[in-house]
Amino acid sequence: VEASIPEPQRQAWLKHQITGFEDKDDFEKQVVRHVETTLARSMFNCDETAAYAATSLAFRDRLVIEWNRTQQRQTFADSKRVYYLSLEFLMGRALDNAMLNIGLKDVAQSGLSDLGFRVEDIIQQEHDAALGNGGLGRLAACFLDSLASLNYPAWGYGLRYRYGIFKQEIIDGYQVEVPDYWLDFNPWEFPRHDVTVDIQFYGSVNKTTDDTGKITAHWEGGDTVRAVAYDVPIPGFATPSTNNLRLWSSKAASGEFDFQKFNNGDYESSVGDQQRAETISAVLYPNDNLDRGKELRLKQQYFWVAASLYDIVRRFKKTKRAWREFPDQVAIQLNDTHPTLAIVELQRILIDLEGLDWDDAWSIVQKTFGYTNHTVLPEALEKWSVGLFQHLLPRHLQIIYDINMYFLQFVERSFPQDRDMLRRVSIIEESQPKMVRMAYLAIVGSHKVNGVAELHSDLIRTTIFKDFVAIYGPDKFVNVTNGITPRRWLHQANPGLSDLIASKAGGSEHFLKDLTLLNKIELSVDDPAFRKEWAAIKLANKTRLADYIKATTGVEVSPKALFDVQVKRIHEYKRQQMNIFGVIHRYLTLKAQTPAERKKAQPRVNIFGGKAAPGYWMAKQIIHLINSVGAVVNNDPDIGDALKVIFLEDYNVSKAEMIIPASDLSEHISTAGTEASGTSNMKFVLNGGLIIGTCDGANIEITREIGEENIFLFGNLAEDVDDLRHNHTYGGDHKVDASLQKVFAAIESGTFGSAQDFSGMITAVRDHGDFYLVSDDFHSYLETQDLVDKVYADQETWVTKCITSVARMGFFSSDRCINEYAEEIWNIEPLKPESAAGISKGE
Ligand code: GL4
Repeated sequence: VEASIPEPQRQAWLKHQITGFEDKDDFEKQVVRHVETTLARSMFNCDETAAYAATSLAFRDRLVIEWNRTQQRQTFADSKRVYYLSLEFLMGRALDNAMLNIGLKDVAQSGLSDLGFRVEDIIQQEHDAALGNGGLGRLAACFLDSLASLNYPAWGYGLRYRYGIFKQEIIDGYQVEVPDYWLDFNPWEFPRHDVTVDIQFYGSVNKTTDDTGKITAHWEGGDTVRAVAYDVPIPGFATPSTNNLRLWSSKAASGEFDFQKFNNGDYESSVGDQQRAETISAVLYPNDNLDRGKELRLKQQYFWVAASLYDIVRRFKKTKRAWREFPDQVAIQLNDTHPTLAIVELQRILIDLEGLDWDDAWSIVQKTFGYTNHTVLPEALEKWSVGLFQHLLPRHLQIIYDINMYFLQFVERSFPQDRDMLRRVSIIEESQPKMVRMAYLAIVGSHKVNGVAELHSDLIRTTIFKDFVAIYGPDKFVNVTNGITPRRWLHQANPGLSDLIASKAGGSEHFLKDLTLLNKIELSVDDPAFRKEWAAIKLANKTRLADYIKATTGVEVSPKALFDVQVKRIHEYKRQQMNIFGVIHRYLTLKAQTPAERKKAQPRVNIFGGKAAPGYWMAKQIIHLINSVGAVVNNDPDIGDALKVIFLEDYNVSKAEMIIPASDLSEHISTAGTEASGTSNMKFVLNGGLIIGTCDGANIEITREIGEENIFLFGNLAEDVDDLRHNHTYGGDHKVDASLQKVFAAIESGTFGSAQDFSGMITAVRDHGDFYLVSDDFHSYLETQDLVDKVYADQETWVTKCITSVARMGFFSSDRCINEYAEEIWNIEPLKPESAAGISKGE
């Protein structure tokens, strides 16, 4: 490409090579230029929104230059790329992250101050990019940060939802959903109106036979919707590498509207086509760990997967390589089963459009894909009805049937004696109606399947995917324990602690790239000056949160109290109900005490946050109870500072960045065997808080790393859950713990408002089998909370536990996690830029 440009023109281009700002003066000049020319404003009407816009554009200019270079470097090097397909990327804010990853936040800070602004206020102007529900979407965002920081040639592919996860308001104690229109002004995306793909739906399949007898399928007719690419640059930390996240937006393929209809006077329906097409990428489905099987969701999945594969294949074809080399150039990771259709689509491209034989094509497909499972909850495992498939994607259904036929033939040869095996593992479930089991399709079409924490990977091997381990052997099923990016979750969220750690762990550019260097701070655990600073940072973070609580809820809380935090999606398996029952127990205990006794109690602030899926009735009831308990407890003069109960509205990534560093204790208390990993548990410990938790997900590995003396574990083990559940249903009377019965009695007597409002939560435990084992774990939960109070009373011991834990958290960096994927699943190598470190500093 380079050689094809004539020398004089090349020289002209090179003479005018642009660079981003390098110093404060340069930065201010760029900000002023963007205020005046891009935004058409001036110093007289530059408010914080405009200052945010101009600052972002100044950083974007820098980013884009490196982004172009990175893409060129990857193309010229012709290296293998990984494509991360995810329906969710929960990115949060971009400006602060760009400043820190580029390494010029200090420059921006003093530049903005010269111009009359505070960088903290400017950062707050940005709307979160909330294109995800919870852990699964945030994991994808952490992975993008690590992929860029480690210089891997990688692209993310997702959907550009016009509406991200809804905004949560709490009105009269109830959750109310408000649309999240976040695209008003988004300087971080580049529309690529020239990068489009037309995507087909519906229609029918015709088969033709050529002279040689070869049969080819043709998918014809139906609707067409156009995918338009929007690119988001992803900056690496302390490296010029800047990767791409490509998000697809849908619009009508026929242009603005149907002129024929318009001319016939049918204006409404001509615009209707446009609107129908745009509906596909309009809104993120707001469910976490739940599959609802809606047609529009399947349309989203195919739209996104087909556009992404077209793009990937187009890029591969430019290299003029033979098809069998495809898996040497391309690795595709399926983030859960949502993109499983990519397997079918690639097979379709290869056999129907490129003319490969089935077997050759299938071997390419299997070598290309890897599948990550994120949950064992049956209600979250995707299934689509055969009828819906037939209607929407008739050719894909045929291919799925063929994939299944060859697979079952293979199984039958290996297990001729086990007739039931075929029924159990079939991709098609022979139910009424018949269903396509997406997880099984993902397994059959991938070369590696991974779980996201050790316990979870063991569980999928021994329970939901047991038969597939027998069929393929154990090597296909691996574990890659999740991780988090320390750039956002320490350096950005908790600059005070990050700097203190950096002073002992070789500077931030080093320990944030090699998190195992955290272990250096263990040498300072007894250093009084270090401990004092440590405690002061935590107190400052708690004070900031206390101010925020006062400003948003009106409730005054003492930063000296123990801050006990549970922030995550509201779900029965995560057991916020057990937490609030525990809070009620504490309240009843305090009420029964004399004022003198109450004075001795450990003051606590119990902080909750999280969204309920709009259709999840029980989760909404839990939110209502938490708020109702807060209304009573926070206004009870007997109680005062001894107990406060706070529900923080609209929990999201940017709020997490403020809440997590302010926590003393966080709750990760899912029923054993239900939380695949959890990643906020890692964030809380990394920020110097301790955990109260069950033996579930990554809690187990956190315990192994930090030592069991540094975590408050309680409750039944995963291996006992089945028996306990069985006993609840068939073992005669299911005994509810006495203290829990008192809690129920208080609720039922109307202490927290109409008892009726909360009856579902009580009967689920008392009368309907207590599926999540709240009553089984309640007693040990309370005992363990009492132990927490005792340990917290001895602040010296507490701080030692916190420092020691942070020192031992190096394993949980998403860099470690991404390196494992790269080596064990993707087989890709980093592509280092000439100078990998400190572009910003001009080193
Ligand atoms: C989840 C799991 O529930 C969560 O434990 C895990 O940390 C996360 C990322 O692997 O994936 N699965 C689904 S579904 N939503 C999640 O957040």
